[in-house]
Amino acid sequence: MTTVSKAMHGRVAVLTVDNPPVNALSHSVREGLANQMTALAGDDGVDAIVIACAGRTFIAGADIREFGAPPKEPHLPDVVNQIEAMEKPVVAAIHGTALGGGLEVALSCHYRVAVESAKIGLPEVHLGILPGAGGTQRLPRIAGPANAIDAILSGRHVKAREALKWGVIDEITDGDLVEAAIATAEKAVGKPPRRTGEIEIDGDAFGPEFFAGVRKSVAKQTRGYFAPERCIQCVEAAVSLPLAEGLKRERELFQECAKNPQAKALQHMFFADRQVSRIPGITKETPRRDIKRVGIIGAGTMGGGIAMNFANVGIPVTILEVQQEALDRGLGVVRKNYERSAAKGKLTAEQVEGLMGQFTGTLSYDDLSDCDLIIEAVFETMEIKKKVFGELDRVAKPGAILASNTSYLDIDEIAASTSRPADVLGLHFFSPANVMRLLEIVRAEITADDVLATCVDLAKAIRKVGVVAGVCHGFIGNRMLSPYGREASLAVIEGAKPEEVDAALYNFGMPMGPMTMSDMAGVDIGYLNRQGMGRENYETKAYDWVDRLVEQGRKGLKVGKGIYRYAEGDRTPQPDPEVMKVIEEESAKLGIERKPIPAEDIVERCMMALINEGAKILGEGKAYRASDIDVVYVNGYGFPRYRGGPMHYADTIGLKNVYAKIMEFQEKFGPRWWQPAPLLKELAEAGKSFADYDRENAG
Ligand code: T1G
Repeated sequence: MTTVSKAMHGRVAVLTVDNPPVNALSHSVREGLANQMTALAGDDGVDAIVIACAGRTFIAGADIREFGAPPKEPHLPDVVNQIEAMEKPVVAAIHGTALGGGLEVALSCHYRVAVESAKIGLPEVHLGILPGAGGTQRLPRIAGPANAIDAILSGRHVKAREALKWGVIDEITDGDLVEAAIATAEKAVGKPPRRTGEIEIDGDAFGPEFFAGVRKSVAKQTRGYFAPERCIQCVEAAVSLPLAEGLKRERELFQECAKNPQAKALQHMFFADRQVSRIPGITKETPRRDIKRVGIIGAGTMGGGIAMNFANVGIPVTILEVQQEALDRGLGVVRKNYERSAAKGKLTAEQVEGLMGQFTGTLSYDDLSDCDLIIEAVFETMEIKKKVFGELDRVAKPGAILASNTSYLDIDEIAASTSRPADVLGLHFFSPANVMRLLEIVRAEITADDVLATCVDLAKAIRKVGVVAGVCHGFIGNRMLSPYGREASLAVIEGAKPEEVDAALYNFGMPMGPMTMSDMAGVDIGYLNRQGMGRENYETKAYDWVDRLVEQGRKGLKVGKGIYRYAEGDRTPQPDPEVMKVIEEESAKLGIERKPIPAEDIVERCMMALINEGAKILGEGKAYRASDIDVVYVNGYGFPRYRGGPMHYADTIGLKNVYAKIMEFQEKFGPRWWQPAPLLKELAEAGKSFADYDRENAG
């Protein structure tokens, strides 16, 4: 199929790329552009060329689906250099998003015309690679090294207006884009070609101190990532080498990144993030319910945060509390959140008022009768949840969706307590609910398809990553967190210090260690959970030392001391000899001779526990895909994205090795907590991966 067609407008040849859905630079597009350039160069009837795109966007980059396949000529860098070398003027007509290789094609053109809504960007770093077709050499030349390195390291989309200021876009048209590009092309006829690659850079102004400053400014958010440093080295080459040598250096560094396991992991996450909204049995034809107004029960931290997500996208919210003082406090916190954004320049004062105007506070359930979706975020006991759902059943209009924000409780049981069980599901937000992108959409046995489909779409609408989970204790994320935390706590009672456990997992790439995370969330939460479980139902060796701390009032950061102590107004965890005393006493009570535990062993035990639980969840059908579990853990728990999530990480180890390690732990620590997931055993014995499982089961 021809993905690059040509039409003549006078003496201007307009090439149109048509390769849905995003005009990616698949082989046919590269070949089409190269062949057209060769033909047009020698065509006396053609004075100038326009490159435009059909559909919703200009070229959005190389075809990620072709990554990993043997590269086929013509390679993109060659096509880009061929375009730039043309003697006849070539103009890019940009709408939608010119990203990655798409921007590199546009940069090799001699002029660029865009519509107001267009954006440009070099997001390759999010795929573990870097712009590999001249972007790191041409963008610094046309936009300056500072703007270029900002774009390349952030991978962000740059609006047309900003790109105009950078000199990347020559003209923004509010008329017909192709007409404007043809006009630009005609004006350029007879003038010498205007080649981006020939622009000189004042290298002296961007010396070692500039790049040292760049490295320092991104160190925190690129910790553990491989590609960002190579991006910086590419721009260093751009300011110090002639174009040809700079392009060569870019190619070398691109290859280094492409071969690094992080590239595969990040590309896995790119598709995993997009797969989550594919739900078996739900199609475009599945009806959706209109969500025009949302009711929130509870104006506490979670209720207020959840409500903000809807107000932020223009969906009015009725928020209910039981007392006026609690309602006022809750709305006050919401206002403070918006005012904090305003103080950072992200919102204007009138926008704050507009957002607050989306909120209607009430003390009466009857005021929820016009809501299309009602989410309760009340205290985490089944008794209270059932009471609330009883009220919702009484007041909610027919067809209203009733959702619980519970982190653990059984949605089937909650649904069964209403007269409309098919309208009930879980919407588990993560704190802070107005910030964390993950949303677990918990499908009860009886949840209706249109209810589920509505909430999967709604997740996208409120800019969340919605992952469908089945009903089980802790759904996906918290269920996996439990054995991970158990192994971390056991390492402490066996000989590691809390700060050593945290350092091991922090250095693995977690945003913080489990001990610090526990202090931040409140050590008493786990304590209360365990009190309700009965000692025969959990590993007391792992938690008695923690529970003693809670009983001493050490509830965590919120009281200034927990597993660590905290100086007044300072969130930095400080090891506390008092805590070590408790730990050592508890070890002695258990007859454990404390021994140091190497960091890699701590990581391995925690990761095997995490992976094994994920495999149980997958095998029980509580997650549709292994990649969905990766999305939960990367977006909800900070698992390093450059490792692709726990299940992809397991694939990189090899499931045979994972299974063998778990059997070794069973031998060493006993069968109670080290039963391999049946699915893990099955895949390991079949020599398969979780990716194979997804391909064979989830489509
Ligand atoms: N290749 C292949 N498929 C792609 C694709 C790509 N580059 N981008 C998107 N898709 C598919 C996506 O999987 C989905 O498919 C559909 O298009 C709609 O995507 C040499 C080497 C363009 C902003 O990183 O950021 O160029 O699920 O749901 O929300 O330097 O897609 O429908 O089957 O995301 O409207 C650099 C990645 C590549 C851009 C549109 N480019 N794409 O967002 O739709 S590397 C990128 C996006 C490169 C060169 C290097 C977004 C979008 P399906 P979507 P959207």
